[in-house]
Amino acid sequence: MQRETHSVGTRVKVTGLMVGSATATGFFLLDAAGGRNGGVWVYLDGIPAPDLLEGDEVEVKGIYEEYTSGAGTLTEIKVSRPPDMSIGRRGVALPDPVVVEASVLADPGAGEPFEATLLQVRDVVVADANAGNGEWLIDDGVVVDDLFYAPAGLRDGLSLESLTGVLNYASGFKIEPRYTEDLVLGTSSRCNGTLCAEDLQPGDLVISEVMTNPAACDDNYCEWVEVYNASGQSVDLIGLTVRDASAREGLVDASVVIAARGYAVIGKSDAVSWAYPDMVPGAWYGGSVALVNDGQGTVAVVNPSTGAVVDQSAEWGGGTGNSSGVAWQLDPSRLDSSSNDEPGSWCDAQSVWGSTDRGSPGAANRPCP
Ligand SMILES: [Ca+2]
Ligand SMILES: [Ca+2]
Ligand SMILES: [Ca+2]
Repeated sequence: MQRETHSVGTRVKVTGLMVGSATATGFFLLDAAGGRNGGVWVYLDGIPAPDLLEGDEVEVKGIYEEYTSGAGTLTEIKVSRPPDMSIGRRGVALPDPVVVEASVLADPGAGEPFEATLLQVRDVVVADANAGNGEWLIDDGVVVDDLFYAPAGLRDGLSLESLTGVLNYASGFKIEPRYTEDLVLGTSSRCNGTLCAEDLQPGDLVISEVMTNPAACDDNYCEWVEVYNASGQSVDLIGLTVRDASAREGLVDASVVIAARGYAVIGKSDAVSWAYPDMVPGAWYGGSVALVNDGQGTVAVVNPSTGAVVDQSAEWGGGTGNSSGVAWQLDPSRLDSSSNDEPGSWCDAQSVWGSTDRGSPGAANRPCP
């Protein structure tokens, strides 16, 4: 492996464990002992990829080279004849990944000992979910690539408790996760309730209050929706779809656990743009959904997996539900997903709250007159 010193161009023999998947041009071999300098890329010089699985013990004979890619190089063993590869034991457990700070990988010199090893970075955030060519970025601009695996549902701001992969070099270091288990979501980005958004049935949530026309700040950064949990179990809203009367949609972007018979508030826009002076919602659903001030409006929460409407509000407009600075609230005696379909179950918020506006975000509503 790379901890041995070889001269470029010499013929070497290396034994290691295959990690990831074999590609048409080669595969990574890992030193069974793990650690730094414990991996190498095997380049298949015009010969077919062998039928390898992760954990296969492979012996290769080939030429040690430094393959130039951009400003740097990838250390490789160039194998030109199929007989120069042989498979030993199969299904051998891989060594534990080397834990490394993302900032180290952002530095070509400091990252070099981790090239071709199996490594893990912890407590990182997706900085750019789509950096082109199947790549995405985490902290410090570290690149993650899709040579083996392209995760679904990536988005900016997603937190990862850990990310494991092989460190490739192709015009810069790139972490190559191998499969879904290589991404462990952080607490704020995973479902922490007994029920998750994709488990919700119609009626499990009840939309109980909406701020369609805030006065304290701009509608784009101040509208909010209060949700009551009628399911009887704890519910996490993360991933829930929010939809307005014009079918514009957003997605609840972070974990918000509501206890049974509890309330939560979700807001328009995001944590950075949020402008309400008196209240911070549990999470945000982006900037697309609009709770209209003029004309008829509704808002619904939708199971993102089944597409089923978990609940929809009554329709506001025509002189009700859009008073400036006054939330529209459900009468507490009408707190279910059917009763809240009736505009007559709703009224202007009865509670004085905040610096200018009226409403009771996150708390039970007072009876309507
Ligand atoms: Ca509005
Ligand atoms: Ca309803
Ligand atoms: Ca309320």
